[in-house]
Order: sequence, then C-alpha cells, then structure tokens
Amino acid sequence: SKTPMRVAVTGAAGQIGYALLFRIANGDLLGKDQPVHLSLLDLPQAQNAVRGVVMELEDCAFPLLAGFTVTDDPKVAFKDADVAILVGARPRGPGMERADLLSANAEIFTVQGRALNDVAKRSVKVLVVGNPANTNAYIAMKSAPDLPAEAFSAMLRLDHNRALSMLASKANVPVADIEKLAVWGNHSPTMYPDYRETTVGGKKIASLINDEAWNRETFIPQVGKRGAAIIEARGLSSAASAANAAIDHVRDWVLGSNGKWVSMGIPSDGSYGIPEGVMFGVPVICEGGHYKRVEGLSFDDFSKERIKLTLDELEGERAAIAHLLK
Ligand code: NAX
Repeated sequence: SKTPMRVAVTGAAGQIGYALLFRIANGDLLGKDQPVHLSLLDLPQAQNAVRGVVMELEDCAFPLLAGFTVTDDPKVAFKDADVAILVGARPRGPGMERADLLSANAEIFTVQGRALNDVAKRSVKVLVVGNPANTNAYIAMKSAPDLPAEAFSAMLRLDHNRALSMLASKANVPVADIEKLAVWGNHSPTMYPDYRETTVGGKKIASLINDEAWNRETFIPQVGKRGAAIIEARGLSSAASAANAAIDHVRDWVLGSNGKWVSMGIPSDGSYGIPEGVMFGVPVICEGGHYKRVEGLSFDDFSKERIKLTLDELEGERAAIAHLLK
C-alpha cells in the first residue's frame, strides 16, 4: 500500500477544522487509496479541544488514517508536510481596526511561513483559508524564500462554488454541466465572479440567463455577501461549506481538475495587468500536481472596473503589512 501523505491543518480545534478533518481522514482530499497522517496545530489554550477532536477521529476507525501529531508548534506541525491547510487566524475582535487585524495576522503567517520554509517537504502545497486569506498567503509565501512561490495559494473556491450554485439555479441547469467560471481577486466582497465565458453544454450561460441587471445587481453582490448572510442566519460563519471548498481546492490541485476551470488565489505572474506576486484569484486548470492559469481572456469596461476594485483593495492590504516583511 501507499506511503501515508502528511497533511497539516492549523486551527484544528475550530469549526472549519471540525468539518474538515473527518473528510480528510475519509479519503476525500487525496483519494480513497491514499493513507494520511494528520498534523494538527492550534494555540496552547486549544490543545485540550484538539485532543477531543482526535478522540472522535479515532472513534471513526478510518481505514486511511495512519496517525496523528497534535502540537502548538508550527515547526512540529509542518515537518515533512505534503499539504498544509492554514485555517487558524486571528479574528477581528471588538474595536479592532483593519490595520490591527492585518498586523496580528501578519505575525502569525510570518511565523508559519518560516516554519514551512524550514521543515515542510520541498513539494508542499499550502492553502490559506484564514482571513484575510490572500494577504495571509502572500505573507507566508514571502516568509518562505526557499520554497517555490507556486507552493502558496489562497482560497477563492468557496466563492467559486457559491457562484456555481447560484448560476445553476438561475439558469435551471445541473451544477456539474457548468464549465469555465472565473472568480477574480481578493476573497472579500470585492471579488469578481465572472460568467462571461461560462458555458453549459457548449452554450454560453450568459445567453441562457440573458439578464445583465441580474448579474450586476443580484449575482455579484450576493456572491460577495453570502458569508454575511450565513452568519446572519446561522449565528456562526460558514464552516462545512468552507471545509468542502478547501477539500475541492487541494484535491483538484493534487489530483487534477479534469480540464475544468477552478478559481485559486495564486501569486500573479504579471498577466492580466496584475502586478507580479500579488496573491490574486484567477481561473486555473489543474493537472499533474500543478495549476496552470487560464490565459488570453479579455476584459470589457465593466470587468476592468471590477478587477481594479479588488486589486486596489489587495494592494492596500499589501501596503499595510509591507513594513512587517523583512
Ligand atoms: P474558529 O474561531 O472556529 O477556529 C479558529 C481556530 O484557529 C481556533 O481553534 C483558534 O484557536 C485557532 N488559531 C488561532 N490562531 C492560531 C494560530 N496562530 N495557530 C494555530 N491555530 C490558531 O474559526 P473558523 O470558523 O474555523 O474560521 C477560521 C478562519 O477561516 C477564519 O479566519 C475565517 O475568517 C476564515 N474563513 C475563510 C473563508 C475563505 O473562503 N477563505 C471562508 C470561511 C471562513 O470564514
């Protein structure tokens, strides 16, 4: 049988962690024939809670679960990691300014980026879920100069899946038949879900929907505010759907997206006018353990405006933490 792959998850005691770990152990992430070793990182005060989650994982008797590491030390958690899913982050507390939030997280992701740099497999794939996800991923990448920049990504997949589902219901078609959706930019309400190229059975979905007002006044804002709507309804932020998106993101990256477009936050190569290095959501196709940006797309005036809005926000975040990156 195969050698276990090592998957590190941070924020393991949190609500996304609780929805994520059981699916990884069940083989949903890396395949039904791939044993996994789980390395669980959380803060010192959450170690007991992580041990409780481990007891439940044990009680599932997952055949693919080869072992555990439980720790509050990133260098232990990331040792020889094949995959690292960085979920734990500092949430915005009462009265906390945006700049305070950015710098509290900059500290966390600097430490974790350095630890990945020092101890992870050279082929590690890192997904940042913890918010502000794009900027946190950027900081981790910049703190890991010995790893390839391509090792680092931020999660736009929840936005992508939300948009897919809304389009399927609007056009009254199965989700699985929808191809070529793109979500551009920052994982925040400024992101741009873009269905100009999207097809269903070879036909443009835009011609089926044929409602540009719906695109601008309903679709784009609702995808952007979906997270807030879930908090409003559930009293808690998205957890199972966020965990599902993390699984989709990493599974496709490792095992391939079968020719489908998926959206990932990745360091820009300078294309589409996005300055090099900015951690920006773009459509990609995954194959052979690598992602490849979809190239040659064009933007109309409205799309250019939307891209500028989300890029300006990301550049603002990057400027706010620049002094912390040495
Ligand atoms: P919880 O507050 O339930 O759990 C967070 C866990 O992280 C806690 O157990 C905490 O102790 C731990 N933690 C905090 N700092 C840590 C550190 N430095 N090292 C290790 N562990 C640490 O939050 P949860 O609902 O699980 O959400 C986690 C993060 O995901 C938040 O930042 C949230 O904003 C973000 N989200 C990102 C999404 C995306 O699409 N990119 C969507 C879902 C989610 O809102």
